[in-house]
Amino acid sequence: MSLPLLAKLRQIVGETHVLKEGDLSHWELDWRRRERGKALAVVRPANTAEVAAVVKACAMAEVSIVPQGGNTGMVVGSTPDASGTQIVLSLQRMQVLRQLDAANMTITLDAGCILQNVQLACQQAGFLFPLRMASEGSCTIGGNLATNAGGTQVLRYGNTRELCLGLEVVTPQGDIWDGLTGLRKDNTGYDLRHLLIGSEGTLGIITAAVMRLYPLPTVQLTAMAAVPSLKAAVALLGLAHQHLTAGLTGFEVMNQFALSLVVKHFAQVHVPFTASPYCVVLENSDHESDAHAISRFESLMQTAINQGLVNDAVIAQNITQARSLWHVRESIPLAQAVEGLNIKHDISIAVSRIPDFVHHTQALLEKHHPGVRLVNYGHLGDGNLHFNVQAPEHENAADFLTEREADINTLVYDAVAQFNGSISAEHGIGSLKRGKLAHYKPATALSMMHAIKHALDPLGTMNPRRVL
Ligand code: FAD
Ligand code: 2HG
Ligand code: ZN
Repeated sequence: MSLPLLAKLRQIVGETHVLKEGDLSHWELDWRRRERGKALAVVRPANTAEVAAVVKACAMAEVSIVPQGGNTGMVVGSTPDASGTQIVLSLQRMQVLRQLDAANMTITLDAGCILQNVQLACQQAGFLFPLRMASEGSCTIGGNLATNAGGTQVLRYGNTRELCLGLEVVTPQGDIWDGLTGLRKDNTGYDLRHLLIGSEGTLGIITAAVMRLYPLPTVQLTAMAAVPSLKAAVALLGLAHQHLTAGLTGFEVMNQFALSLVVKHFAQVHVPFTASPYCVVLENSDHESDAHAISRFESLMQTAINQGLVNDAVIAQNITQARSLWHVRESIPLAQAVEGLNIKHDISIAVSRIPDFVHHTQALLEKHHPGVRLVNYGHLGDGNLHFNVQAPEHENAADFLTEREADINTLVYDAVAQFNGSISAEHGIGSLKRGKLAHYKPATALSMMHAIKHALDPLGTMNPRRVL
């Protein structure tokens, strides 16, 4: 059965873009090295028409497809399973910036465009594309949309969903839906765009999108502050909202252990505070004069120091210093990966409840799993923590995962549920959290999700056993 299909796929995308032999780990191994799959083939179409033809051929043969962008996802959603029967459909050749509409303040682009390239192209045209995250050199707009990615500017600009004004999608049957309208208002029935965003490749393949642009800020101020506690960090966030209002674009928190991993593994990265229990990085972007913005920012920091919310702080004096403060924060996921396999919890809790949640859950972890090392950091401004657990020092990380991951996940997610939070804030479900979704999502919501999946993908060939 598979030979005629592969021959057909070669006809559609060209011989060299159906990869079958050699080392395919780039496409078969997930970023966190949690699972290595085996693809029937990796297929790399060049445009939407080719994607549609590939999907049609696979649907005829009832062969499953795993859509893939930059393969930087955190929940094992973009790599094939081990059966050797799934096609990885990589969007990496689809990188055309189709049209920048200055008057509409939108950009229409192929789903395979790398996020960083999009940011740069928009900047050169005098606009801000505000999606920002440490994986931006590899992740794609299609992947960002399929996971509804967050990142470090959600506080001001929202998740990827909020940035999207239209999609082009290839359905599981291989039909093309052109929804690239770029409209800000369109109440014509069910909003299919929002159904596809965050669907993690289970409802269709996003081939292009229209994304919102913003004016480039004229001032950008960044600071790192050492705070005595998480409670102080939350109070500082409130103060920052009051002082900076809509100018507050980023507010990230990181615990001492997270920063110690950056120091340990990346000697070239300068970490200003290494002994503080928590640090925050905050950013103010604005369109006012430098002098006005600087005085407001400094007054915020001074008030915070006076109130005992900040012990010490550095304010970047130029863009290079600002980049280097952000670099400290953005180095944490890589430092954690170098330290070894770990358990990630990408959770959402109401900002006001975060200190109590951490106090409660950290105590439980210490009681039931003494010695585990908590890498607690994330997007505090959005109430999104990366409440990650690293094996005790000198314990084999793979054994640690085998023996304790299930228990630790239950402990953390039960606490998240108790605090009325979410088990996935921005990374999605993939295969790693599929069982947890089934457990924690309300039954009625789950049954609506199953009905949607069945209606749009009755053969179940679109990224099977992901999400649901
Ligand atoms: P992939 O990993 O290739 O795919 C992710 C999912 O989307 C899979 O289910 C896949 O099947 C599906 N998919 C991909 N492309 C398409 C498409 N065109 N159509 C339909 N489905 C598709 N995430 C955040 O939210 N915030 C962060 O701050 C953040 N920081 C990160 C930092 C690092 C160092 C790393 C490694 C990852 C980080 N991530 C973050 C996670 C990841 O980068 C994002 O989820 C990103 O959006 C994934 O994009 P991708 O192109 O790599 O998608
Ligand atoms: C980040 O915010 C990413 O750096 C990665 O979402 C989170 O490594 C993680 O757990
Ligand atoms: Zn994150």
